[in-house]
Amino acid sequence: MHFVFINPPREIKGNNIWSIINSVNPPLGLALLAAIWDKHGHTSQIIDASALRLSIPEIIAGINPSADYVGITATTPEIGCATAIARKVREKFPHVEIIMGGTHPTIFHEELVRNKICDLVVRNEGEIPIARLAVNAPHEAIPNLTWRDSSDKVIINPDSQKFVNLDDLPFPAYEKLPMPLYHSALGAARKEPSIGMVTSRGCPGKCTFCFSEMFGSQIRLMSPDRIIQHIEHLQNNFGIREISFYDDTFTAGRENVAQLCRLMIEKNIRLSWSCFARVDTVAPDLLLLMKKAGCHQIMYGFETTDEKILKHINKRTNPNQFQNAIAWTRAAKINVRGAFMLGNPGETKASMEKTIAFAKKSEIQLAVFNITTPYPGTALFKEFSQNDSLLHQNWDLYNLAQPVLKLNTVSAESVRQYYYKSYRDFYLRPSFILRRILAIRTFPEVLMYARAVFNIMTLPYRNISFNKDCRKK
Ligand code: B12
Repeated sequence: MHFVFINPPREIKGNNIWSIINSVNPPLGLALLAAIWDKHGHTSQIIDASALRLSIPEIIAGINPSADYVGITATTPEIGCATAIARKVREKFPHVEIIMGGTHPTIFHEELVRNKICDLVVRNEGEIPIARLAVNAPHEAIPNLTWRDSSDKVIINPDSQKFVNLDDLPFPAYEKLPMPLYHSALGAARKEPSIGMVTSRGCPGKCTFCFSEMFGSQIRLMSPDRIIQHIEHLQNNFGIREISFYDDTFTAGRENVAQLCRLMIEKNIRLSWSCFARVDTVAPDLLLLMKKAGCHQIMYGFETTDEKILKHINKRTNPNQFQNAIAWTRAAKINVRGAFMLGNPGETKASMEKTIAFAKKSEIQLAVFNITTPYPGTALFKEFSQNDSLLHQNWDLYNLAQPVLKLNTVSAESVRQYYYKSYRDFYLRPSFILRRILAIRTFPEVLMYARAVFNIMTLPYRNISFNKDCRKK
């Protein structure tokens, strides 16, 4: 049986900093599922329409006509495009079973199947259901599956009783992906080629804005030995020199990370890397070890310096911990990328000013400011949809750059203005510009930096189109 996996084109609409940050990441979920499918003696292909910047006709033209299944992944802002692709697949290949998975279909599984956008939705983790499908198990015997029976009744199968052990998974089918097109976010990688990798599922944090339930409430870690094998696979077969670890909280298992670093040093794994962390999961000795093992940048989710807001979003951290984490990280000679949110419940102009001031005065080398976006499945979405306080449910615009929450403490327009201001204030201050100019070593760096400055200056005034609008083609 032939399975075609599709990663929809990533459209970035509006005046959105993500079109400047511009990382291109492999669809790791799809690549894992393709590897599992093939292990059962079948064939598969992955169309990464995001990396390849394909339009819908180009995607359809790329589908092997003998396909039995077409699987489409989608986050919330991708669902419009994913739905448009599904419609065209249905038109062109009526015999094919269309399956959706990923965060958005996990929440809206019933609606997607009932409205016949797709035939099946695999909720949450996909490996066990795909392995069951590969051995031709009847639909009723596949966990996490939502489907229609012969009388068009929507059936919601129970959740799987177990989660996968990350060490038991094959490597994602990188050989089916356009590997040279992947690279880390602007400013995240010191070496190229770079790529993103995920070594855990789940997060110790329970922030109200994050859909952390996707992979269950317990955090699962890949073992240090398996991570090393994975790194070596990427280095030896694809020449990878830098990895951005995209785990929600890479440092969640402190001892695991320490052991990984010790192994990297012992085995002389020459890798440059960065990761995401929570400020309450790092310590000076761990950071020194991480530096020794090649880590050069950590992104901390500070979000805000307002303690009331931190409490409301259940971040369970405080500005004291921010200061400690920054000081320890800098002492270990690791750069800090700060992630901040604007427009949380309780936000005021004064609190946004404070957040921006904190970013400027702290020893943070890069900062990302996002507008709080209540993704379906999160506590924040529940709270605001119940109170009828969502400005809209246009999923295309759930992209961290458009206000969605109706707040009684600040207007949506002010939040938008502070979003632009945050980038201007942080990146266009003379001290930052001077430091960057002094750090420039090559001509391409000059061009890259000049482009970034130009884009930040013009961010409020123009729509920067990152990809083709797939529904218009
Ligand atoms: C790395 C990452 C990115 C990368 C690249 C994403 C990519 N190419 O896959 C970057 C930085 C570009 C990114 C961007 C965004 N991201 Co992101 N990202 C992640 C992160 C940290 C890891 C994703 C990952 O690789 N997971 C590991 C793989 C194995 O899991 P997976 O992809 O979910 O796939 C599994 C299942 O979902 C399922 N499955 C998925 N698809 C399919 C399809 C089929 C057919 C089947 C059967 C099963 C199936 O099976 C897979 C194996 O178990 C997740 C958080 C997380 N921990 O997962 C957030 C996350 C997915 N991102 C999120 C968001 C919001 C975004 C953005 C919208 C933010 C923005 N800037 O606007 C963008 C948009 C992404 C896009 N492509 O348009 C949210 C999604 C919430 C939502 N409701 O949509 C998440 C969950 C973060 C969070 N906790 O809130 N992201």
